[in-house]
This record gives sequence, structure tokens and C-alpha cells, in this order.
Amino acid sequence: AELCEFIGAERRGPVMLVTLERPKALNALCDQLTRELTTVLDAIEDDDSIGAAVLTGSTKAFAAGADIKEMQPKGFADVYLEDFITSSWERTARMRKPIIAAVSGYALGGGAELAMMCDFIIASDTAKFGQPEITIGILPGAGGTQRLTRAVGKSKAMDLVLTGRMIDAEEAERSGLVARVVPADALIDEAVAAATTIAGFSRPAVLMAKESVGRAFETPLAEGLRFERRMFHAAFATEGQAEGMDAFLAKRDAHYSGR
Ligand code: CO8
Repeated sequence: AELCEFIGAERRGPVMLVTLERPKALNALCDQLTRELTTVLDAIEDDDSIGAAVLTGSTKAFAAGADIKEMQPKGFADVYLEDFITSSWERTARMRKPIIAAVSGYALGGGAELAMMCDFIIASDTAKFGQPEITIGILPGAGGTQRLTRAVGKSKAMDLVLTGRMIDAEEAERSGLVARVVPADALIDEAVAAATTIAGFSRPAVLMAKESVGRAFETPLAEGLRFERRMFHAAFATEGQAEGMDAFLAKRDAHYSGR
């Protein structure tokens, strides 16, 4: 992580705080930034001492989208052959450990899509979300027509994707795009506190819960319910279940082994 130019990574106890740091371009997601983010997320997955992550940007911008300067000269064969830009981008969506987006300022285009790849979004009251791709002759390409529609429904998604207009934090919360809105100066603390809470629970239970909620977006209800039940039963094979329930009954704090 120390070799990254555009990504900061800072330990906060059992949480890794990952920061997009390309202020000159409002954290536009250039190739190098994307590669660095992939490297940092791989390291988080591999490190047993990290239980959850927070992904954030600056006060002014979470990320203002894919890098338009890099995209402008590309043609169909370029983007098709390199599978622009999804292959490396989907790394965030493939995280097994929980990852919370802490959004302040602009989350536009690929920036909004990146935030939606996280498990949930905590927004500062200054956050602005949008899918402005239509205004530059393209359309969302990393989930903006899919994850957004599942989050906010057809009407609001069509409105945002077809007009390119931005919504503020309040409208984003009302629409179900973000989980909570907090004052700007409390954003990082609130997100790290949520991640710390998650990191303190039984690791297998957390991963199974995340995987099960994720299934709600990929399968019909009956399949999702079956998957949930299998995971629920499997949780009874973990040390966390024995410890968590024993601690409750003994009126003491649980100490999870991570198994
Ligand atoms: N790409 C490259 N550079 C950018 C981008 C971007 N997306 N956004 C901002 N910048 C640069 C500006 O060019 C400017 O650079 P310079 O100082 O060298 O001129 C600097 O950041 C500051 O920006 P502004 O001067 O424009 O700042 P303002 O405060 O006036 O405006 C805005 C802020 C409204 C956010 C404005 O910068 C803006 O509209 N940016 C573009 C937003 C946009 O259209 N985003 C969507 C891009 S398309 C996309 O994301 C497709 C995704 C497809 C899937 C791939 C997944 C990644």
C-alpha cells in the first residue's frame, strides 16, 4: 500500500480506511488508481487481522467518475478488448469482507458506481450522487443502470440515468441509495465506527450474512430463502455461534475467535 500514489490505506484497529487520493482530478478513476485500489483490496482480503474496510474520498469528491481524459481517445475495439473497465473495477463488488462507502462531495458516474459496489453507503450531508454519463455521449458502464435501479427503483433510476441530474444526500437517503446521512465532519468517524462494530462480530457470521443479502440481488426469492437457510444452519457449526449465545446467557461480552 505504501507504493500507491493515488490510494491511501490507514489502519484503524481492525478496520482498514482506504482513501482515494487524486485531488487534482476530483479522484477521477484513472487506470493507475484502479490498479492500486485492486492491490489494496487484495491485501485487505488476505489480512486476517482486518475485519472490515471503509472506502472514502476527499471532502470535495468521493470520485467524479471514470477519467474522461483517458476515455476520450478510445474506440470500440479498445474498450471491448480490454473489457474496459469492469474487469478491474468489479474487485470492490467481489470483496468478501464488508466494505462501507463513506461519501462526501461528488460521487458521479463511475464514482457512484464504485460506491454502490460497496455493501452500504454512509453519506455526508454534502454528498451529491449522479450518473452524468448521458451528458458526455455514453451511458453508465459499471452498474449504474443495474445496481442503481435495484436500489432506488425504475422511476428514479430512469430520471437519473436519462437526465444526468445530481441528487443531494437527503434525496439519496429518501430514495434508498444511502443507508445514513451524517454531518460532514462526522463522516469518517461514523463509517469507521460502523466498520469496527462489524469487525467485532463473529467473522464467519458476518461473511455469511453479507453473502446472503447479496443473494437477494441475484436469485428468485425461493432460491434466496433456501440459500439463507443453508447459511443459517451452517452458522451453528461455527465457534462464533457457541460463544455469542453463551456470552448472552452469561450476561458477559462475547469474544469471538474469528472461526
Ligand atoms: N475525469 C477526468 N478529470 C476530471 C473528471 C473526470 N471524470 N472530473 C473532474 N475532473 C478534473 C477536471 O477536468 C478539472 O481538472 P483541471 O483543473 O485540470 O481542469 C478538475 O478535475 C476539477 O474539476 P472542475 O474544475 O470541473 O471542478 P468543478 O468543481 O467546477 O466541477 C464537477 C465539479 C461537477 C464534478 C465536474 O468536474 C464534472 O462534471 N466532472 C465530470 C463528471 C462526469 O461526467 N463523470 C462521469 C464520467 S463517465 C463515467 O464515469 C463512466 C463510467 C463507465 C464505467 C467505468 C467505471 C469507471
